[in-house]
Amino acid sequence: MQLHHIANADVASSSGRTIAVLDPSDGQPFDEIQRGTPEDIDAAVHAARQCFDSVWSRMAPVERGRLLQRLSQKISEHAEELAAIEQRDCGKPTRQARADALALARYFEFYAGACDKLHGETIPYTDGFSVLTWREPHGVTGHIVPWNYPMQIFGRCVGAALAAGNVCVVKPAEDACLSLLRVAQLATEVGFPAGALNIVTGYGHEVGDALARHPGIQHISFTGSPKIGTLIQQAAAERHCPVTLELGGKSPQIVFADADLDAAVPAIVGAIIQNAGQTCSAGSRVLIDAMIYEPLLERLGRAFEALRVGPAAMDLDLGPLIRQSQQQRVWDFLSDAQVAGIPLVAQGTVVDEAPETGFYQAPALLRDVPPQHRLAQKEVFGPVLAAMPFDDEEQAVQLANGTRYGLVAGVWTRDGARQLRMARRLASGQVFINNYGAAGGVELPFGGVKSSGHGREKGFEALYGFTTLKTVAIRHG
Ligand code: TXE
Repeated sequence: MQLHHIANADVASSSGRTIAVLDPSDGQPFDEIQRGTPEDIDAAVHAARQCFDSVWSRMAPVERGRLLQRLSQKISEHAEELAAIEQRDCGKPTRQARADALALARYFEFYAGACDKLHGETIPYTDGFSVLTWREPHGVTGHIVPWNYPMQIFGRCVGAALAAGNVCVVKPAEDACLSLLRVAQLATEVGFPAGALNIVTGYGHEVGDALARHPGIQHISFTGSPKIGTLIQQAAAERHCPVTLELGGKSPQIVFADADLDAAVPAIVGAIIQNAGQTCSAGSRVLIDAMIYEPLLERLGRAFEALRVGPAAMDLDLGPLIRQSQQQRVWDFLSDAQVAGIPLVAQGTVVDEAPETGFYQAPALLRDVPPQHRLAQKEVFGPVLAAMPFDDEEQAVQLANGTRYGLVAGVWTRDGARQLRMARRLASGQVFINNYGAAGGVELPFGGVKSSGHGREKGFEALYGFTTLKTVAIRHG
């Protein structure tokens, strides 16, 4: 049974209750986590504040950096163990789980090196004054993490928050806590002071809500659905607490007739099947130049038909979805599409070894999806790709920008001028040209516009969000 991690100790919830942990590959329970309470959150915030006041805020940045570096090293040494935990907890195929563990180590490596490089400025001002700015941590930061990439999302927000001098209280998703609880133990082993990193598990409406409302939290970072993001922002607004929100997308891949299709096809498929489509930046729409619509659909269809889905340990192209309700959500989208007469081009295969109790979904490619249909507008969060044609660049931009989201866009063209025109006109936090995702580099700032959220995580930019700027003006005598 798993316990909370508060002040470097394993702690049971005050509720005395637990939540079963299911393996998505067979739908069976194999562990339990604590069903946390607002009192547990309170204890974690208190421990964090004590750590901040007595140890963390007095530690030299270079020392903080060394601690983060030690944690990065430790995570690398335990990468296989963490990957195995994640595989069972989230249903991730082996290679994807391993990549997540290595990305987590890389986040801590990157932010370890940033600790002593975050500085303010001096500002030329009127005679008789010296003006300078300091970048100060918020204090205790709250992190509400979803289940699709627990390690990566923890790495990008907690790594940056700690590097900027904050201490953290983390609420992982109830479906996926195990790897983060293990990482917290590793942090204790490498010498993190008690209270610098705390993890409280439980349901969102119980502990997540309590964290978002807690007066001892000075910044909240949230990755999840727009619906809950709105609640978090409202709760934070009550006490004017800054918030970073990452709320997913309906990201387009835009393919012009002059594109290198040998490069585009695997990238388009990869961007919708990674983590079984449960990815905020999934490329879930493909907008195709009418001149190559049929031949490209044919190639994509062949690629989809070759995809295989099965238990995470089989390490196929796709594992199961996280839980039954996500499976139901994908089914609902597909049956709506069928009712609307949207043609299915191709589907992958769920292998015979997949237990019927697991949460499997074959990847599906649909064509001629009307731009206003919910399949073209809403986040499915499953392996479903919606294809539609466009006649010219103008129409491609209108379609690409025509949803409430704006997280990522991919553009495939050899025309340099068009590359830059498109990059400018796309309402999106990230534009990838002739690639999709830039191999996930931790150095690249990441975040959305419109309902995809606000604030940036990843890269050096994230550090600014986890600090506040103090201006100091000195008048000389
Ligand atoms: O998300 P929730 P769910 C999208 C995706 C998916 C849909 C629903 O489209 O199909 O959201 O997924 C915590 N106060 N994304 O229901 O509920 C919850 O415990 C505070 C996109 O899993 O938003 C978990 O830790 N916290 C996405 C986290 O919020 C609350 C990743 C996310 O859960 C809360 C996940 C509350 N009242 C889902 N209620 C992305 N951007 O990558 C829940 N939570």
